[in-house]
Amino acid sequence: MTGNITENTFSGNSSSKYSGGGVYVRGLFIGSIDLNLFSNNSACYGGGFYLENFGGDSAAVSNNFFLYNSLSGTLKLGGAGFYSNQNVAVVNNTFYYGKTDESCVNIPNSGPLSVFKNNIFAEMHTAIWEEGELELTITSNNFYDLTDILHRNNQQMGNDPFFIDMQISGFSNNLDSPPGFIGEDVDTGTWTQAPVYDAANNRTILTDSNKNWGDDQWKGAMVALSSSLITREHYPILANTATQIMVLGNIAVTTLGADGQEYSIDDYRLAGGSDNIDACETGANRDFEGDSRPQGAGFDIGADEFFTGEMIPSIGATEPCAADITTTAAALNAKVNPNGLSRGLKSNGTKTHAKEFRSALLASLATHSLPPS
Ligand SMILES: [Ca+2]
Ligand SMILES: [Ca+2]
Repeated sequence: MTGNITENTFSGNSSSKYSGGGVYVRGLFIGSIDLNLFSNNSACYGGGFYLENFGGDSAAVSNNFFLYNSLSGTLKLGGAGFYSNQNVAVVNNTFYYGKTDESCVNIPNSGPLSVFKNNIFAEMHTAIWEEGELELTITSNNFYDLTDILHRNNQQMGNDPFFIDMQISGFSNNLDSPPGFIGEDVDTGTWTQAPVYDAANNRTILTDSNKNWGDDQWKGAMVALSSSLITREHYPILANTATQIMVLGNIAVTTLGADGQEYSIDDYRLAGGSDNIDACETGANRDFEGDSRPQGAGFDIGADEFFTGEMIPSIGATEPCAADITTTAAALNAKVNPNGLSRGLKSNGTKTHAKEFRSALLASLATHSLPPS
């Protein structure tokens, strides 16, 4: 199938027996998974999403946040963030926090041409689980506070990128640095009334009358709604007033955000001084909040580009194409638009030279444009 999965919130979904907690794509997927948040989802394989089809070669995964996803089965190789049976180009995503012994991404033998570039993987056991003796292109990523960067062909490879660089072709130029996020718990509190759903605009308003925030102070950050705060479940903050926070979708139908429940505000954007800033020569041409890349002296690692206010002509990124077909963004109710446009990549992967294929995937990211907000 051809389409794009764009600008959705997948939070708190689970499949205890099957695959794809947030999304399960059954057919060959040609398109991009871009600008989404996957938080606190779980499944046996692919907590965030699962691409089922073998032999595909044209999925781009970019500018997404994968936070606090997990596996619901006993197998820990399943990919708490995602599992893909087809080749994927994974560029400029932020993967943060995984449970003990779990892998964040799982790539089986059917995805030998997958690419990982400019991603943050932090605070988890295993970043990438390769089921076979793969030599994926893994470059310019930041792997921080992990037990294993790779679990490859039944071998744990440890957490030293320089050591792995010497052993495996395709693995190069990766960092091991604190991610330098703005932070978790940048504010915390307790809701003072029940959430109110605004059906006309598909927004939920959460209120803490004890606050005196600046208008839109938290725009771009996320609110973690959880009855326990042991597992954080995130929703992007669209806007805020002195005492109210607005999120997309209907949270009022859940038990989240109830009167008296605690919350935190977490911000996984980069703070000034982060080693992820300006660490790459190429990358996606927009970040998750619409900032053009690069800002400053280079492309940043992760889903966020640190905003400097500078508008420098793209280095290594091509012109954005016309507005893409988009999906309707809907929290807890994401849809893939069946009328989405192909990225124009070759789909006969077996005949495509690996280098050409990788170039095509990266070019597709560079030409991706933001949907209208
Ligand atoms: Ca930059
Ligand atoms: Ca930014």
